Amino acid sequence: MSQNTIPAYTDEDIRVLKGLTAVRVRPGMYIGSTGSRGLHHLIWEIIDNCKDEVLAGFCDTIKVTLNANGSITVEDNGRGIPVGLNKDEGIPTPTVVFTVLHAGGKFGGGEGYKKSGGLHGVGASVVNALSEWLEVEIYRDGHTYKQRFEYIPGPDGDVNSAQVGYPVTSLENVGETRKRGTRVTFKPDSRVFADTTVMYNVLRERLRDNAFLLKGVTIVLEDNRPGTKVEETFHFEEGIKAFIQYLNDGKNTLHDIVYFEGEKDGIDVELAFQFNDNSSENLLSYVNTIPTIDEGTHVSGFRNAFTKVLNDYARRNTMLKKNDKNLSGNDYREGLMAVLSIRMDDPQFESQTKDKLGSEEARSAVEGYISERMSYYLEENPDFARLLIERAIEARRIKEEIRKAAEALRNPNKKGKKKGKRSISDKYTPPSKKDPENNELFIVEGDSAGGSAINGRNRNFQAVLSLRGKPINVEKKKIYEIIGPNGNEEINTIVEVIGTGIGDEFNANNCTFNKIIIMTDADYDGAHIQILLLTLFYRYFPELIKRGKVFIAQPPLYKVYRQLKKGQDIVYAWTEEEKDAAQKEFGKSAEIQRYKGLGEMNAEQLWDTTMNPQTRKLIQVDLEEAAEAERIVTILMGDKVPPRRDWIETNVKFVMEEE
Ligand code: TTJ
Repeated sequence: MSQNTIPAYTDEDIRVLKGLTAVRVRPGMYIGSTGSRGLHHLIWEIIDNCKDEVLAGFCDTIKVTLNANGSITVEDNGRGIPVGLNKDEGIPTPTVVFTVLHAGGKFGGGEGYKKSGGLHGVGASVVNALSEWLEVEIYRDGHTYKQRFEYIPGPDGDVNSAQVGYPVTSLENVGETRKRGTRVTFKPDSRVFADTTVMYNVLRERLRDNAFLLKGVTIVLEDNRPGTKVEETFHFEEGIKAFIQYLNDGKNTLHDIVYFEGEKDGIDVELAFQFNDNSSENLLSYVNTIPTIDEGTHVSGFRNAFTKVLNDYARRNTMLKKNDKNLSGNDYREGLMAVLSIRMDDPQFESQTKDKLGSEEARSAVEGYISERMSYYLEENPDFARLLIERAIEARRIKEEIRKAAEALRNPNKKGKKKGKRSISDKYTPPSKKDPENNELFIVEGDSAGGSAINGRNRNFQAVLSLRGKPINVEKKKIYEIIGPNGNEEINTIVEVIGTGIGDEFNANNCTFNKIIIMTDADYDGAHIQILLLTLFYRYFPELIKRGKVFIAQPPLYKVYRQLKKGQDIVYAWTEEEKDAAQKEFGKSAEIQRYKGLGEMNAEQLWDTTMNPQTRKLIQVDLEEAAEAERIVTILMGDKVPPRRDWIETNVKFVMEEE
């Protein structure tokens, strides 16, 4: 074929554009939504093509640029989309790629990509259909080829009469190049997306994760939009090993990162892990760089291997005695931070959303490979093996104690000192209606604040539990010192009123509250109590935090007011700025009260500022924050006062009492 005569689109081929009109009519069907998620989906869709070229072994650099005019450029240094005619359609392959639905992945005929990351699979044509315009440049065999597509509105402005993703130029040979690769620039159409602002941080996180998973590949992100000039490069020679280092950053790690990489039965397996001193398990899993949020066969293969190899080792080395039961997988995995990334041909997913891998061959390959590598590794690193097994034995012992304590709590008559039916503490005031979907529990510091909270609350749905002094530090206690007949009364009451049970019996679905709100003074002791309670929830009820049920109330710091002939003008302030603004507004007659504690507010004020859902400000606790609280509890409980003060001052979200 001579250079400049690649055939243009002919009238006959217009029929294929009907498909793009369908996309334009119902974008949600193809990209999920026309909100921010859908907008970013367009970018992932294009990048998936580059990742496929990386996985095929022909590309080591991907660059994403946010341009000043609102368009986005994605470029790779792969082989370039083939420029010849497509067999089925009789038009150039790039034209097919951008105008025919589901043409992705099979460029250039043949088998297309095997280990494909093309998760969304809707293809580049969907991106074209939802763009104002799109340009592709292909650098291949010394030439640059170029084609442009546009949305051309119809005379009546109706989508059905518009030309969607129309090839306004043929694929043209526009000159020579020494480059290799594919470059696509597109402008998301503001007629489709209410907000076409791409979020730098969203892109950044995703691209960085991809760079961890695509070891050695360079991913560049550049933002050239007005007012910004940022360029970042992500490149990790150590791949998911660097990922683990990043994930465990700031945590107390217990050993060097363990890293296995290899192939079994045609499946590439890559695993990196490292334990930290938290109790939760964190495992990120991927298939062909697609995150498998709901895990699947590869993950169960890993877990089976991990548990079995460690139990075998423990038996051989008499850390488990003849009559001991095997340790469970959960016992072994407390504090595990792991990334499992596999690559395979034609992965099968169980769910529609492709979040769970179903391929059976992945289970056996991962299980076989990890068993082999892990057994060797344990033999070569006996201290490491001992560490993991001892931790698991301890984890099992603690769980057993929790079970006994929970049992004792349920049957207080069997043993323990208290006789008769225990009544829920007199410090607890329930709401008048049973309504787990709406009810709120306020855990309040101090009896006087508790009194205001009880009187100020909306009794229909708000409950109050007042704490006397400081709750105990659950980190330091044995479980039977925390719950059960010999446990801590306050904490027993919390467990009792939230209704979930604890330990093995814990069931988040039984929670009798929609919100659990920690309400403390804005001072040092308040911060301390907050952290202790967060630690309790993190350690024993993490699922409640995950479900977004745990909150911190924010009482105001100031009351700014002026005396009127009758009553007062009042403005509550949560920040210095708000206080200054109110003071300015009231002028000379302004008076300021600095709240030192909840107890200084009467019932009505407490309701108005801190308990009324319409006006209050709550902080929703996330797992990371709670984990941080757990980590820091050690410092707080220590004898060294300065680090304790420092930490609270920088981390607890309210102003400290001056001392
Ligand atoms: C397919 O198999 C034969 C050789 O070329 C392969 C290919 O198409 N490679 C390819 C496509 N690399 N990069 C792309 C690509 C890049 C972007 C930015 C957008 C799209 C739709 C494809």
